[in-house]
Amino acid sequence: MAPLKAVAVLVGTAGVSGVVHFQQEGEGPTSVTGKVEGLKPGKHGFHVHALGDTTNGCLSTGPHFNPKNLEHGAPEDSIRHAGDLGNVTAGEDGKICSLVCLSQMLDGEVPLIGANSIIGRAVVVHADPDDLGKGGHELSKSTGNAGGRLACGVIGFQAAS
Ligand SMILES: [Cu+2]
Ligand SMILES: [Zn+2]
Repeated sequence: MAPLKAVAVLVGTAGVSGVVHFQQEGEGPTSVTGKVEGLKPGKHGFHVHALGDTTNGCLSTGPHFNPKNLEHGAPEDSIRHAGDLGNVTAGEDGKICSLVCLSQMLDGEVPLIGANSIIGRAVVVHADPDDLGKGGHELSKSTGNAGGRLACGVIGFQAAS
């Protein structure tokens, strides 16, 4: 069977935009690649949020996708939200804006099929670094204290090539 493919086109305020691609072979982990433009250099929280609702911008995409009802964590943690993809890092190129090219990440918690599928949910990129649950802030265990939602896009199926 050909790999399943999905895509999210990120739209935001303040000039942040991007495209995130997902690909899954069979029951294997999902590869996540893409690029985000217009971020300040440094780390930015990067998550799948529960809802594919952008009627009120990224605010209406709900909390982190969390079908197992666990605390927020890092992608490599066993205790994490399914939607916890950690951070993307914007390069130091340019004073005003930067380009993030997501190097491929592989993640077993964001399948494109099955009960915990991320199709119809949203990718969100944040203003601040995700502390991966370890920052000691009151929001660390729920959001990673990643700050505002700069850009988001609904994840939908894409034609297999
Ligand atoms: Cu988020
Ligand atoms: Zn989370």
